[in-house]
Amino acid sequence: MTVKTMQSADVKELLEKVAGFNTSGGDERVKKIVHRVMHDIFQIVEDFDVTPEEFWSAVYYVSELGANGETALLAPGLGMDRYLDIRLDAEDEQAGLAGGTPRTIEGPLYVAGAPISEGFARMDDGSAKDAEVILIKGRVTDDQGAPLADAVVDIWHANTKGAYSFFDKSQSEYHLRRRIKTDANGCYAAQSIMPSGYGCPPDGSTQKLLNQLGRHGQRPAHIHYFVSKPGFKHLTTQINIAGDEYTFDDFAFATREELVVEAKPVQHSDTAAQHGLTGPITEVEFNVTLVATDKAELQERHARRRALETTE
Ligand code: MBD
Ligand code: FE
Repeated sequence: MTVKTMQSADVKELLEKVAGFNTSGGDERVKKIVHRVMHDIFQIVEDFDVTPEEFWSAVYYVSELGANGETALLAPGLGMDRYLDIRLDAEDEQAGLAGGTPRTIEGPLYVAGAPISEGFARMDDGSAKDAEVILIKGRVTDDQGAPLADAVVDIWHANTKGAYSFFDKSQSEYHLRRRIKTDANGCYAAQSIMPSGYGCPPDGSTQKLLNQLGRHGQRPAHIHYFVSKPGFKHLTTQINIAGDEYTFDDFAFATREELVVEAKPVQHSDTAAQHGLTGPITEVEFNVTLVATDKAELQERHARRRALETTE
């Protein structure tokens, strides 16, 4: 009993008025995009014979998603962040700027303005007594392998419960968030604790939709990175710890083969010892290659609303 009305003059005229085609004010790009979006939504209603009940439940779903603060959580779950990365990779390829450490998604939980230090930082506040102590370490080089001193390595990760400071108010300020400048050899190191994977709030809007898709909302244990230095392409990436149940089954599609890193328990770590940490520790090594560019706009992270971004 599906009715077809999309080709009618009424609908065509309606869409044009909706998008403001008959007025001179507004923004041409916004008009064109809204016209396409509304056309495609109308088309979906027609093709799937969407009932008013279904339509209004979708409207209220979107309201609830926003009220829960989960819009930027559903986005990666629906592959949006990954898709934008696929486009950026293709653009880099076209511009001859491919290569270096692969990018992967930022996610919704970055907080700008973390404490900055030279060469080394301790990221945890010592409150998690049973946590596995890790040493995150690596070297930042250019694509010829030359060390890059004074690159800023901005790292953030979850605690043992998969929760991020700032969003989880039970953690101290900037817990597990640090910026470290590489030393003269391009090296950075951080003492921290092994993060757990992240799970979408089980009663939240994102998980509600994922349930309808028969999907889980889990991410493997991972550590986020921004790496930047003037003269080089800003890198947004993350490492995924090998051996996690979700390493290759991430609801946010952020895992890339080159970004899977093994956590290696060692009896002694030379790097750790340099920073006064003797005894057994788990090493997580991640070396980064940056690609040179003279384009200023590629040297900074893209604009996006982020917690405390305005304080920098
Ligand atoms: C995260 O920690 C994350 O990195 C992403 C992409 C989505 C949700 C939580
Ligand atoms: Fe994360």
